[in-house]
Amino acid sequence: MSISFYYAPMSTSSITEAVLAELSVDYQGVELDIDAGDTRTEAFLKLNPNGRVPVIVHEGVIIWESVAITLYLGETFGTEKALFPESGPSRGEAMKWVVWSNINLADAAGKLAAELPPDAPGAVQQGSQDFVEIEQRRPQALLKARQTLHHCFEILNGALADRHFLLNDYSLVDTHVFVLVAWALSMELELSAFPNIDAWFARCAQRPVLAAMMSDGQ
Ligand SMILES: N[C@@H](CCC(=O)N[C@@H](CS)C(=O)NCC(=O)O)C(=O)O
Repeated sequence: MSISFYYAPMSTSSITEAVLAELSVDYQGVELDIDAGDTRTEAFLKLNPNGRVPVIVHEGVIIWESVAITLYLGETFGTEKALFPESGPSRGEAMKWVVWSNINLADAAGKLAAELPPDAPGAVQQGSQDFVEIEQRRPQALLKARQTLHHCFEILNGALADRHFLLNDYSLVDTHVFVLVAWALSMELELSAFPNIDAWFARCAQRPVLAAMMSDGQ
């Protein structure tokens, strides 16, 4: 049975879109407009009570959370395509980076996006449930998010010192982390202090799927 994929442009669901494209897996896409409230309709909340994309439905089973989706698609379709490790220590390493990137890097990037002035590049807009009212914003929260993101980049830069990709060869782990790093960079962060990430980012951007995503501005 084919996969249904609920997504919104320029959102966390870009990770899943890139993973599906790398795997060449067929799916039926359902586009939602976050600003128009499509993620908070009764029908969508039945699929994901968190009111968030991405969501996939595979063989009648609903899966949300981008980490769960990447790991599920990786183990289901990725091993035979050499894009995800077989069960074993390498699989553990894959899980480490995918989970870390959401819990640490994406969390910090999300906090930064919510604290930036609404007209700044990458800032959360009023239609999103992550929008923070202007009067509730605190300069310390903005600073803390920037510091945490910087620390995440230090960790990633260190990990890439002796390898071209996170698991040595290109894998869905790079796809997942790349989309999150691209999101962070859309907030006018730059990589001059992180040469290993910079070089890895350029290598990943040569993948046709990621090159297309970058040129579409997703
Ligand atoms: N932890 C979730 C986060 C997903 C998420 O935050 N999605 C946002 C778009 S980037 C969303 O759907 N927001 C809907 C809304 O604000 O109503 C994941 O990784 O899947």
